[in-house]
Amino acid sequence: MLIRTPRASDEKEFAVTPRKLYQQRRQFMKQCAAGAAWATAGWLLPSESSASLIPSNPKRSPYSTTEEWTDKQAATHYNNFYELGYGKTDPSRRAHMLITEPWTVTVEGHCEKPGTYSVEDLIRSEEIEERIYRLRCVEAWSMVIPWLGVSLGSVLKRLQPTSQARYVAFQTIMDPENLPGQRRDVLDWPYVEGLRIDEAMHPLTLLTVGMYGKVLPNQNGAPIRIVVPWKYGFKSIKSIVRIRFVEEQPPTAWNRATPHEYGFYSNVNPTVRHPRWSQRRERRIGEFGKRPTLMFNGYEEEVASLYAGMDLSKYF
Ligand SMILES: Nc1nc2c(c(=O)[nH]1)N[C@H]1C(S)=C(S)[C@@H](COP(=O)(O)O)O[C@H]1N2
Ligand SMILES: [Mo]
Repeated sequence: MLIRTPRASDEKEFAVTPRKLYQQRRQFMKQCAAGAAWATAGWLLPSESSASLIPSNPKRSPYSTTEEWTDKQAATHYNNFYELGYGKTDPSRRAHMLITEPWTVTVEGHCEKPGTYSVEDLIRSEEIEERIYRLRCVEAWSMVIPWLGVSLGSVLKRLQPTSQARYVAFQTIMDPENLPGQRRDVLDWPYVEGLRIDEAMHPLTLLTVGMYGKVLPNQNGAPIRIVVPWKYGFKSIKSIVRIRFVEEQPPTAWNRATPHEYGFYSNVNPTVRHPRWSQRRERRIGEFGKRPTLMFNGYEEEVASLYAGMDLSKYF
């Protein structure tokens, strides 16, 4: 999805200041932690408490695919996370530039329980399960990843959306001081995404805090992201700081950037080609050759009814 190629000189400029800022913040956090631990035994840094959310023996989900997992090294070192850079290896190299502590998620709009929540407020450890999902990037590669999370719908229900909530809008952290990608206008930052309320409530839609048995690495969207397995990867927005219940279809980052290439729905559909390339086949990372892309990424039985009667070449 690269639109412009970053110049090498840009890259160098990015690397200097944020690193320093990060270290200062890091030092500050450590001092706070030391002080607090001294005062209150058992006090945890948010990142540690987030890690403690992860159950050692999570439930297995019936929604899991039985396909072989993608190698963990590949899944954590071949990423799209434009806030951390535009190359596939930038997010892992620059993972430290994403400051995840402290972290809050602001919930607003048409619901009975708006407010500012910590990750631990939103997700209960005992509800976390392992979901092995295929993730299909619009760039025609795919992976199979064991995620750890809870159905987004179960969390949204506790926030009690009203009847006016027809869509749910999500927003990623905005922190251009530390996130080098946000200092270039490749996308209209912050990254935003949206789902129709029935898509958000569908049991397959996962609010995710971990992968491969561990807390999410920063490059994969720590501390909290969604995974929508029947849609192209860019719908699975990372590092969420805001959830808003809205009445109108919300803007989405890639649709805003290139509307003729990326629609609101972005369901995986091998019969609708991207203007610049075919979506019929995909390369599973770690495999040679290509395999056919399946309608709704293979989740047709579960989700096709959400789109009954819709022309999917129009609502792509
Ligand atoms: N905030 C944000 N979320 C994002 C992206 C991004 O650039 N920024 N990239 C998307 C794309 S294009 C893909 S394919 C997936 C990749 O997720 P993964 O790195 O965990 O495999 O994240 C999606 N979520
Ligand atoms: Mo993607």
